[in-house]
Amino acid sequence: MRILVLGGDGFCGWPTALHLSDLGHDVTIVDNLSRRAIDLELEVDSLTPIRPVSERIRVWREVSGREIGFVRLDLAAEYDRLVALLLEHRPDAIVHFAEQRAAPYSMRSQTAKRYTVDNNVRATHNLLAALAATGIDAALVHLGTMGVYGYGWSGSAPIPEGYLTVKLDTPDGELKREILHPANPGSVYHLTKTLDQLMFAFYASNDQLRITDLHQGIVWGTQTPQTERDERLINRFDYDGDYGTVLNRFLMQAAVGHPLTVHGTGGQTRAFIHIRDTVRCVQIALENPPEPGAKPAVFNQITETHRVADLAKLVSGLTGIEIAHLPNPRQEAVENDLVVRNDRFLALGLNPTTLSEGLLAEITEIAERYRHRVDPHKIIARSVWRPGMETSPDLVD
Ligand code: NAD
Ligand code: USQ
Repeated sequence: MRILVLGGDGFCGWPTALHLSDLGHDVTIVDNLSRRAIDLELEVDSLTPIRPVSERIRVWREVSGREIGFVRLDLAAEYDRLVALLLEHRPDAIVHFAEQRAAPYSMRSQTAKRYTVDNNVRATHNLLAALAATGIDAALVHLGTMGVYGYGWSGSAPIPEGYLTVKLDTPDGELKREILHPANPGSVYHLTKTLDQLMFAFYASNDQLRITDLHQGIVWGTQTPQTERDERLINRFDYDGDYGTVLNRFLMQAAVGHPLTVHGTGGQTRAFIHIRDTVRCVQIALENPPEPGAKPAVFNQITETHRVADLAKLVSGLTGIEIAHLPNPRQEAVENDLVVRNDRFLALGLNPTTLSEGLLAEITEIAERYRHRVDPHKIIARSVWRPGMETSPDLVD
């Protein structure tokens, strides 16, 4: 297939581009490199030494013999160039990762909130409008988030894959309807993903676009078999208070001897997936697109759920690092239940990587190897959800 990977220079996009290229697909990365610019703005760098995109692509050619294309383009701002790109490449499939993806970053200032909405909503809508305008019948796979469902639902009813069947009482009796699961975003970033869902529903129905929305949990790990083939292909690893996700942050903190930064009691339960499974899930979704006219297919892209406090205990048990309970900078439930259906990927052959298999390797091969690159003053999360909320002082001198 000819595949465009939008956001293909990022944490999930780069290993996905390599995985799809390795399978023999003709891959072109489209990215405006905004994530690298945000690193400069935040004065922080990936824990792993990621190389410039042109070098990444050259090294991939050397080690695999395969070409990956690169187009620097802002999906949110360059609609005409996007249309021209689609007409030139005529992709069979498109994977859409190209959004601002950090909840804390999206809450750090009015500027960041507005940027996140403008960037994400426009990027997705430009893509949908361009596909409809050009008539290109590419299978579109979007990386959404588990966070569209929210984490405030009590009880043990499993979260279905996207849709709920509801029963309505009418004067003529009971009526059944299938609706998108109600959205309950916990940050401006998550809000943009709930807006994406409505745009997908509209364009699938109005323009017969074939769309799959992957409601992904928190990704952990760093490497895939392809990014391991040369150090210059290494994937990014975010550890800072805005972009670092919880488990990778704990692994980095253990490696540098920093107390594990549990927010509040750590009673929040979240869904997780290893980056190796992210790339396989995208492949499976590309191979199983919905029919034209069908509603967007939704897969819950998760393999395990864990409480944050339990993850901290696990990492502390493996490494002996102490746990710090810090004021929670986020507006979120003190604790929550989370039961998630993920039958669809399992039925299509996903064989998940579990925490028990991958954690120690991640600590020794990545976190300890690159610990000299950590800036300890970037570890504490400083973005607060509302003015006046408390955050912790640095735990290092
Ligand atoms: P990332 O920030 O590392 O990568 C996103 C890429 O998109 C970056 O390279 C960035 O430069 C590019 N980009 C952003 N806006 C763009 C625009 N307007 N035009 C062109 N390129 C643009 O993020 P990631 O961790 O790889 O996440 C990718 C997707 O997966 C996101 O949509 C995110 O919401 C979703 N997701 C990520 C996680 C996770 O834990 N990382 C979990 C669930 C879902
Ligand atoms: N947390 C801590 N300590 C930390 C960092 C986080 O206790 O040092 C807690 C947070 O308060 C939160 C939980 O861990 O309760 C998860 O935080 P996170 O930063 O790992 O994940 P989140 O903000 O939800 O965002 C990440 C990705 C996002 C993706 C989302 C999937 O950045 O792109 O959409 O995971 S999900 O959480 O399922 O919505």
